Amino acid sequence: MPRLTEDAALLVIDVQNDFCSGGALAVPEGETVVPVVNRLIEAFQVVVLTQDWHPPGHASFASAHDTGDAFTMIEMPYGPQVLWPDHCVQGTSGAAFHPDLITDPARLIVRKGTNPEIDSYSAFFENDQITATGLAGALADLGVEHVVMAGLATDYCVCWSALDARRLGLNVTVVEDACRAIDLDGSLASAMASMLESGVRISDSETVLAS
Ligand code: VGL
Ligand code: ZN
Repeated sequence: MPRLTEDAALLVIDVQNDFCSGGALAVPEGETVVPVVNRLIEAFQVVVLTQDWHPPGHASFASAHDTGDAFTMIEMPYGPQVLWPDHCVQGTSGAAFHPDLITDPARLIVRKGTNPEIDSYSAFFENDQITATGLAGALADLGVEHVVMAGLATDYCVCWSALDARRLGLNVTVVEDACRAIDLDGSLASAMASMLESGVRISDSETVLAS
């Protein structure tokens, strides 16, 4: 068996300032994943980073709607959507990677959520579940069949990416101690249940680094 760190690609989701303490959409303890994620980044041969990368006035922002507060749901043409505070606006410091994240080894950086009308939690497809980001093709070109995921937030962008990766037929491992959740109305519990049901393996950094 090849080592996981040589065989699989590491997909690091949205470790950006706005999802860390003091950020516009701070995930509780978000920044505490950075040292754990860095150990993974230094171990894996193929590393892909994602960046939530919204234009100003993005349709997922509560501020772009006449009604609806941040953290409430609305119905969009492509389905239900949580409204968020303005976050990860293209080119702002909030959209930059956390300053301590080791980004140099990254083979690819995938930016998502760039379509003003459609949110994109997943690194693979926008929330319409149809429009591709290009990551699936890139991983196929690289011969990647297994993705190991870490980052923010467990219950949104990590979970949606993991479910899409399973849908694409990839093996998926989520490194639980390298992720943190927003946990809105039980979203963490339902995300964990959906991931387990779809065949995502939940592991931890120590196990992944030793395997
Ligand atoms: C995310 C909400 C809105 C995430 C991104 O990275 O989990 N969550 N945009
Ligand atoms: Zn976003």
